Amino acid sequence: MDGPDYILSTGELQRVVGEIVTTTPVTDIHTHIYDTRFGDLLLWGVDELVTYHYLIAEVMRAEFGRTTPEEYYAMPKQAQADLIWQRLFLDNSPISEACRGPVTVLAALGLDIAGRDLNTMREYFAQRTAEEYIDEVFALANVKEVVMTNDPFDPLEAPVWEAGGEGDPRFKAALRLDGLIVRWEQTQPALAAQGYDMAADFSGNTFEEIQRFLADWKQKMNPVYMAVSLEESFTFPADDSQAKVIEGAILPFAAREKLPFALMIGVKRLINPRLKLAGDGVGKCDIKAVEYLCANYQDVKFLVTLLSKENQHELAVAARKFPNLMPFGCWWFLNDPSLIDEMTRLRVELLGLSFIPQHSDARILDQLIYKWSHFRAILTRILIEKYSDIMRAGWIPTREEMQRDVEGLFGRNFWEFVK
Ligand code: RAT
Ligand code: ZN
Repeated sequence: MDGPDYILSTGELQRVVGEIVTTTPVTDIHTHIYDTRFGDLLLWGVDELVTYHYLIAEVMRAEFGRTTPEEYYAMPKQAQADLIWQRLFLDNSPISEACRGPVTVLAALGLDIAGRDLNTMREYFAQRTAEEYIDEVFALANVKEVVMTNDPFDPLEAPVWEAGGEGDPRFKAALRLDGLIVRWEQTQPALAAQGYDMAADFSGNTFEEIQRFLADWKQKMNPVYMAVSLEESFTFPADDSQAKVIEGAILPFAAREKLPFALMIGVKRLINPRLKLAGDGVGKCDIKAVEYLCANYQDVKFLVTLLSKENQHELAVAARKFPNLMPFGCWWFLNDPSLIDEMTRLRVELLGLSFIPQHSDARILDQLIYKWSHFRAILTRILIEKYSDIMRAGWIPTREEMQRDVEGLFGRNFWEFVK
């Protein structure tokens, strides 16, 4: 019988960690991609990739004094992509993280990036169907399954759920509740019109009826968690409608149904409304809201990601105190190599292997390729360093132990937490 496979040299450690991190499939716990049932909601291909909203913000800097946001958004998609390609990839080297993304993707697909020609690349995508491209991207990214963002208030998405039917099992649902929590004033009359007995001031049966709405959508979507994105000013408890919806309906429902609640906190919505989806900013939130929720609702499981760099240390410390708190991902403006490196080290040092280090937030299918390959390179470096440290202290890890550790980070931690 073979004994444990101890890692004996630095060279072997580097090789084995690299191999394990590259070959272990990932569960991507937060994305904005969809299976093919959702038709055009699934974005893919080079024009989408190049017009990602992270790149719109960058091209608007380059075009300052030339194209206005209104003019940009009025252009057809291909013309938008051509402009971004020209300004951000041809007039300057594409070294920002958002620019580096498409470079990684196009190179991984074997396209001629040296030729610098978008039209040639367009031909590659024109020959594919969404179905086959999903398989290709999942294989290249080594992603096993993804969690979508599913909005019951989206007029394009809701009918697909209403129609029922089997989806692609690799795409799991997450019930996104910004409509209910953040936009209660607009949503309440709409739900009342659908037959939910709700009052704007939360009187009568409102909280029971919100829970009936949640139960209906849980039934339709079979979500793995509920989620909301909140402003940096979020406080809890509070005398405002979002805290009331959370307290009166979401938390009791989450506890009863054992359905985790994901809090994504720290956005400043539309600080430049002219940029639309690209116009949000970031602010430091008050960790006291998270601490209060975790302490007072210990039967609710909270998946938490915070948008500001300044919140990361206190989030990791809070997670040491509350096992019902699972930090996840390097979200949005934090999904940049230097910040991922810093945050992941901080989390490993404070939490060991008991967190979810990354999610892709992919809005365009192809992005799975770069978001995961860029992250894997950073994680490999960090793990090599951390294993080296314990090896120097006298603890020799085995290959099996390291495989187990990476599987935890890439999927098991999530599935055990939400089960
Ligand atoms: O990262 C993003 O693309 C953001 O625009 C948001 O979608 C954010 O991730 C969210 O889920 O609210
Ligand atoms: Zn997102």
